Amino acid sequence: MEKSNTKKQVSTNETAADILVQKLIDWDVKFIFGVIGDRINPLVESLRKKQEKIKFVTVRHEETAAFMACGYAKYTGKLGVCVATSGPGAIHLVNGLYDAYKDHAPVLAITGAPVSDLVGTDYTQEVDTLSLLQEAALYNQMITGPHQAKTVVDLAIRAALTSHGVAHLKFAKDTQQEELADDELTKGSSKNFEGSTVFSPRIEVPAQPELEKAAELIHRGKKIGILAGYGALQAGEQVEELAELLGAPVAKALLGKAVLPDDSPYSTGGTGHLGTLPSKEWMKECDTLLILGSNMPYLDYYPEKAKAIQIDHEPKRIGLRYPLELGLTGDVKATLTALLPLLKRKDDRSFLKKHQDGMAKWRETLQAIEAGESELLRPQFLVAEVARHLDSDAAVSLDTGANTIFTARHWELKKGQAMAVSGNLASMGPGLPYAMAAQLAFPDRQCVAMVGDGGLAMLMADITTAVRYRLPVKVIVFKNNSLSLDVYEQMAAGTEVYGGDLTPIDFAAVARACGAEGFTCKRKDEVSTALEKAFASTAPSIIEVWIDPDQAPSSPDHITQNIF
Ligand SMILES: Cc1ncc(C[n+]2csc(CCOP(=O)(O)OP(=O)(O)O)c2C)c(N)n1
Ligand SMILES: [Mg+2]
Repeated sequence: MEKSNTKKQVSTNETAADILVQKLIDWDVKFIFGVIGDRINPLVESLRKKQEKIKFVTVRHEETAAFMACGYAKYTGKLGVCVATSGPGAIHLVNGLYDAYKDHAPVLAITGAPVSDLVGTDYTQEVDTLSLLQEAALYNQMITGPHQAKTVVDLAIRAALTSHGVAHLKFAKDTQQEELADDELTKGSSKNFEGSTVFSPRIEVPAQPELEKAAELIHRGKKIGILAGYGALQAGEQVEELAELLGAPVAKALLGKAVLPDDSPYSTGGTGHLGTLPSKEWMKECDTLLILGSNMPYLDYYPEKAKAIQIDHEPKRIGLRYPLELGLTGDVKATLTALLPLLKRKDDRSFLKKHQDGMAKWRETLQAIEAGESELLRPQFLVAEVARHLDSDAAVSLDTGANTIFTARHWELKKGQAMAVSGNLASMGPGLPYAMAAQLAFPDRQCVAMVGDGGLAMLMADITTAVRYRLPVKVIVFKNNSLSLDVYEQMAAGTEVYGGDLTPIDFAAVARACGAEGFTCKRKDEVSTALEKAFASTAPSIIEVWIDPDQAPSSPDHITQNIF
């Protein structure tokens, strides 16, 4: 522990750390996720003093803190906030912050630093965190004193909210303790300057001539399809209305799974490698493609040749994945609301009908796979069984692995249910942190994590966080003792299988050792009983399910060719 400076650590006067904490409260931040450390002690003291207004959720690994902040933002659209000490703490945050950066979730990260006169001296735990977060953070500044804190905290938060990304504030220990009364205004101005917490989100609508051009192109289309992503999440109603008017099937990118429920007559489910065959087929056939708030990365699943119109609130994503006839920069919901009155209903419903029939067959195929017999139970059966036990407003958090593909495909999301996943970063590990963040945001809803045994093990110690804060999350583990997605990839690439087997963990025993409930299911009939018990309990639990390792996470074509 370093000798910080001569100032007393506990002060009755307002410090820069107090100012930051008060700003968070003024911005209606309810939770801050993190791990304590010497370099943020004064800040932690300020949080302690305001614990009635803002809850410091202490976790076991800073990566969990960043994933929780990111998950909170993904589920609520509100700012997620995390805090870590300098050096190692800040470095542990980075993966979760990249997740927020790549999936456009508003997150503020605060990291400590050694006292200012030691900066640049290779001091213990000193890391250049501004450079570390240079790519991920769209706002990346050092707090230099109480007066400046009054402005930069607002700017950081506003930047994260408006630009849907990460803001980072580096906060040296002595600056945290600096008192406002001692912070003389120096050059620049003789007046105090203070930021403001007023905020209204930017809701852009394209100009009328652009909307008219879009309507004209759409009218020329005969086989129109819609690809909806994360940016269309708030526009479900408008997307459905658009699909109805145009007789258009809607394929959903993974992050946009909740745009339309999977039982909507217009939905053809997911797309890409983890999607459905009907989505793949109509994409090949359509003559007009409407891309709504999506950045779907599977290039092979886009049409060969279609006239495409894209709507995205971020101009730099326009034309990113597919060549366009027209790109409209605007909020998807507001833009569709303005566009819909310009469109006429298409009488020809044959394109939609064809792919609705395809979906009926696809569902039968999936059900046959779920019902099929194997020595160990099938992961597809597990997902269908979990889905059957979900409330109509359940929040389901996904991890990354073969388990993601099974869950994305076999969970028929209902209207009112929510989902979070590490989409663009596709990181292992966020399932449990996202579920805990969801449970804090929605105390009365079922919050479930669907995770692989590899992904869960990465941040598993944080099941104690669920125990500590009485978060009744249910963690469903696809147990195959394997990093199976990558093993399947090695097999598909024709290389030797290497490095993917896992030493088995008794997750149910781990849960119990941490104060949670644990269940183990090896047979089909055990799953329902375990789920019922777990959902009826107010305790967090881990339900480990031994799954058939021979069920490959196949592509849509492969599934239909090898049903049984
Ligand atoms: C942090 C991180 N490390 C490595 C990977 C590469 N990777 C993607 S999926 C996967 C296997 C996941 O294993 P598990 O969690 O057991 O899920 P399963 O595929 O068996 O369902 C790996 C290693 C990744 N995406 N993220
Ligand atoms: Mg696994």
